[in-house]
Amino acid sequence: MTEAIRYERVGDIAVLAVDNPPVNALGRDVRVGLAAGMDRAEAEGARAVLIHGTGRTFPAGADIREFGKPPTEPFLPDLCNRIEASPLLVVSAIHGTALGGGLEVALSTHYRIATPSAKVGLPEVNLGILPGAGGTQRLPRVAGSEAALDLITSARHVGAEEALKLGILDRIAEGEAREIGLAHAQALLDEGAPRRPVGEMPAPEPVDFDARYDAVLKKGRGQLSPAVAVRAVQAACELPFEQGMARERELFTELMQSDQRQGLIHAFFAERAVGKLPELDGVTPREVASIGVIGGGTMGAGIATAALLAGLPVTLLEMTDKAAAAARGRIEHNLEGALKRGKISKARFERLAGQDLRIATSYAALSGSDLVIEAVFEDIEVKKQVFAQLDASCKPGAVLASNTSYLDLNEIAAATSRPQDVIGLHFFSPAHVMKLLEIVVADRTAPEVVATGFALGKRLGKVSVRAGVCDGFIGNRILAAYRACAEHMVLDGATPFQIDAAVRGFGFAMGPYEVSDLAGLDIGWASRKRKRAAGLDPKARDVTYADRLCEAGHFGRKTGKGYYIYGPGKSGAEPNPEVMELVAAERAEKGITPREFTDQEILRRYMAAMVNEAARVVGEGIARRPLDVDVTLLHGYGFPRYRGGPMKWADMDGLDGLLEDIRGYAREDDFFWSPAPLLEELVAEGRKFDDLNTPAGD
Ligand code: TC6
Repeated sequence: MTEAIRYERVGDIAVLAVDNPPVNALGRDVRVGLAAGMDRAEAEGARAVLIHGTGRTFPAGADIREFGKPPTEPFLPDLCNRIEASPLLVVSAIHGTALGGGLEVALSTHYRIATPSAKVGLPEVNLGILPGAGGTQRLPRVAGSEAALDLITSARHVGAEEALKLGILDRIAEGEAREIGLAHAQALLDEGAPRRPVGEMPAPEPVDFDARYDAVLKKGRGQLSPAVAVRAVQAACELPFEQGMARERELFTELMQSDQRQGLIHAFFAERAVGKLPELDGVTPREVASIGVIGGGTMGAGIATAALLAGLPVTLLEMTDKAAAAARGRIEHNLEGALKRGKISKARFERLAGQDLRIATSYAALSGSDLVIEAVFEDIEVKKQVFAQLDASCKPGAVLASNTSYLDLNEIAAATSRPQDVIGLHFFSPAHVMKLLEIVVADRTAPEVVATGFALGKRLGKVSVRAGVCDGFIGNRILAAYRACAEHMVLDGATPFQIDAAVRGFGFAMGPYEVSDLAGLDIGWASRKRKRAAGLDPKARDVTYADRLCEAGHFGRKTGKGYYIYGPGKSGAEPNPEVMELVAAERAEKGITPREFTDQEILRRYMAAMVNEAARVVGEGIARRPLDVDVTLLHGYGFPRYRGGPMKWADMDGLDGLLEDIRGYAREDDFFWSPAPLLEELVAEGRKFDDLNTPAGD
């Protein structure tokens, strides 16, 4: 036995309680302890064994921290087989989340009971692997191939009721896991129930696995694990149990060695590390029980919706009665979406759109709000006026937040008499859907205000990343660099359509030009005008063909035309031919002879520009760690999760090769392609971005 397993005898039943906080992960000590517990129960002459978890959950999976390290015995699949083969009656009692290896252990017991709030699932594909301890062989035997394919390839967690219907659970009962498990085991003994090893059940019915494999691969935009898992379930249908287990092992090992596994596990830990900042240690956030929002456009309405859905009453400020009515309409529309998707009940909808939402046209209405987020027009003078008004109207201690996406937060804070209370909360549109929240910390922002931002982000279900002040903070600053790189390639011979396709081929949901069409070309136009007005460096390449598109009134999807043409009768977007005419005119004007670009070169340059700027962002302290950049790009910019983020990708691809390429590109344009000092430093020292991550990455 190990300390991770508590052994107890209750009459004929040996109880093995897993005690490995926080989530009872099946690390080595747990595996050793469970095997020893089974041995002891059998040696002592117990008639049944009950396995359950202490604290908050049944084991929530294998210990992810062990992945990538040399595996240690006993291996989980062997332990599961050993549990299943026991001559005793083995029962599991589930509460909390029985996920991955946890559910695989439960499936290797002979009977399963759970509390009503328990959830089960096999989410391994989200970590780039597949259920490798018999899950792909046992789940289809109890739930059928269709349900197993659905659960395994979607990684979704299933509530107890559904799990009961699927045959994964035998019973649901109210109470503590230990108590309901003991009662169930005793009842089974009393009725003389037989052992019921899932591995001995008949093979499940096959489905069209080739079609399923292709569909899953396409849906995952190149993510391998769900597709490979389809093949493992296929083996459950086509091979005897033991051979199926061997096939599962083979496929599992293949995925375990993949870069995608590294990328996905990096993403898992990075998401949990973003909120862990030494400056927040022991700092108590301020109480936030109500929110004020200024501006009821798409962004303000989205923020208000997110707050309402999180149970925070909102006071939204608009300039006129007409704008106030439009804002209410937008928020109600968003809430209706939540109602339609079953996220809220009709009664809750009525309350959120009714008593929890107040729309006002006077700053005085914000005097009681604990935190106010401004989402007005992106203009520094307008923002300064808003903050001066907030300073005059808000109660002492209220957090004053700006949703600016690139303006100088220090200047905004200076418009108030309380810069310590000012913070940036940069949401991404639509704010009630997108997970990312950049928490922008100005020079004088108080630590407890930063902590309040993180606490609010958590309450809203966001992934919050700390950012320092600069033009564009973390995400938009890096975006500006790779977007500029794309424009340079267009001038030099590529097309926007080729670039979009190449970028999608890498796994992004959309290419940069498709994103621009979606966001509205007027946004980029305004930003270019602002940067030109501030004065471009004479060495910077200025690309202007997109201005011509905007001048012609083409702003992307919202006007039906941008880089692509949209509209009824068109099955998908098709390239707008005017674009290449405008590009050709600009090339001619600048004396550029276009050349061929391969998709490979496009991607290489695109990624090099992204990583180089990201290295500057980390080097300057705008992002605290490379993992903060990774999480920002993953959740706000459609970076393929299975590649871990740009910094993780660069580490795996090799920083030295990347730097060499950047130096090569610098021979054409040494202004844009000047290597980031941090990148040069890391290459010189033979280190990686991951070496700078805290807590240490995987
Ligand atoms: C598998 O089982 C493969 C089997 C085949 C083998 C052959 N291991 O998310 P939280 C840590 S693959 C190690 O903040 P929540 C987490 O890092 C696995 N550590 O809590 C955090 O640590 P920190 C299949 C783990 O309540 C702390 O626990 N299972 C693991 O919001 C709390 O986590 C999964 O994929 C782990 N397995 O959510 C489940 N899990 O405090 C992955 C968590 O030092 N886990 N930690 O930062 C989850 O989805 C969620 O953690 C949760 C709890 C739903 C269990």
